[in-house]
Amino acid sequence: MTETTKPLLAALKGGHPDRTPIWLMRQAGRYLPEYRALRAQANGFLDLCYTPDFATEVTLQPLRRFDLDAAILFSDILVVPHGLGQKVWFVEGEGPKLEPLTGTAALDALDLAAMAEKLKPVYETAARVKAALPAGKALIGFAGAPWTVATYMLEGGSSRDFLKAKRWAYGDPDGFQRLIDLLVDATVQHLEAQIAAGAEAVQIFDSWAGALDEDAFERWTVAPIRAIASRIRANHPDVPITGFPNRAGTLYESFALHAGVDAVSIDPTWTVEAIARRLRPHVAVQGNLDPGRLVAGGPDMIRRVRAICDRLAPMGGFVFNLGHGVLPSTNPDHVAQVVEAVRAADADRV
Ligand code: 1CP
Repeated sequence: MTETTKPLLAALKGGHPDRTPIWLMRQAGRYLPEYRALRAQANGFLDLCYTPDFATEVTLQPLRRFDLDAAILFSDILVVPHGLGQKVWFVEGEGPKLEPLTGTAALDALDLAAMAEKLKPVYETAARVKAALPAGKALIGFAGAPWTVATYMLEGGSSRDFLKAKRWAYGDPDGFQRLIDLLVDATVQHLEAQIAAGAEAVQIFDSWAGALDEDAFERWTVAPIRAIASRIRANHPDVPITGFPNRAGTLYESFALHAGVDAVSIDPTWTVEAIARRLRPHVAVQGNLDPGRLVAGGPDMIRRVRAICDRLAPMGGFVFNLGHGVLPSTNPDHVAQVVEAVRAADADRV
């Protein structure tokens, strides 16, 4: 099978592959017992990300169990601030922690040149995964979007209201722009290194895009992602670029029109009809099963999968996915059932 016929890549470029591609955000992780076993061997989460033996294995684990169309490099969006020199650590069960960035002196200490060297094991993992991938499966590289990564850098971890980030972004936009510009450069460098190592598509996760108002969304979500996408496209025109402006509501339309991406990953709040009419005319679409459906399972989960596939797959330019990441309490059997339901929807259409 040639590169161009991989179903994921064809669909992300708007084509009609011979089967509906499916992968799941956070498809590697704590819901898999084999992940938990390797996680226990590693010296913390970052060690897992930076040890190619571990990270390669964890990336491939979901593809051994399920007939998925892509592997997503096992890493995290916070390797970028870590690579830039910020202190980052993960507390089990609590998520990421960072020594919060305060003031412009801290900004000046971040070192883009050092990042390439520090993140070498991540690129080594991408190369190993690519070499081990079965025919027809694609390797996805990824990064966090500048706004989302900036929130972690400023808040020091997860946040409810993002007020440290918003005070700066809304109160001193030109100062905040310096951080965003640095993150645009870092993100381009990080994604291009993944592509050089073998990533065939890239996804930019703007998990907290939905916290911004329309003016801020244009400046801090759309514009930086457009800058990243145009720089990557100039060097790698064949690599599809997916953006995920999570929970951005009506602002999704502006994103689809103006962010310069090939595809948009869609959160669960969108109806299939609105996706078909308002987004699919502009970009390829990916989504959007509620990860809670995957936890609960049962006939209603299968009905939702069918509703999504039956409306969107015939349009082409469609990738089945969740609307957000797989949750740790998910039963792996439900993942197998969802894959089967996507295949059954294809079979019923021909
Ligand atoms: O084992 C553990 O305890 C760590 C759990 C874990 C895992 C498995 C974290 C900590 N990150 C990851 C891997 C990861 N993160 C991947 C791997 C590939 C895959 O999909 O299988 C990806 C793509 C990410 C991306 C990521 N990390 C995002 C964007 C997507 C999203 O979920 O919105 C975000 C926001 C993060 C930050 C992060 N890292 C880890 C956690 C628990 C979080 C979220 C914390 C929060 O909600 O603020």
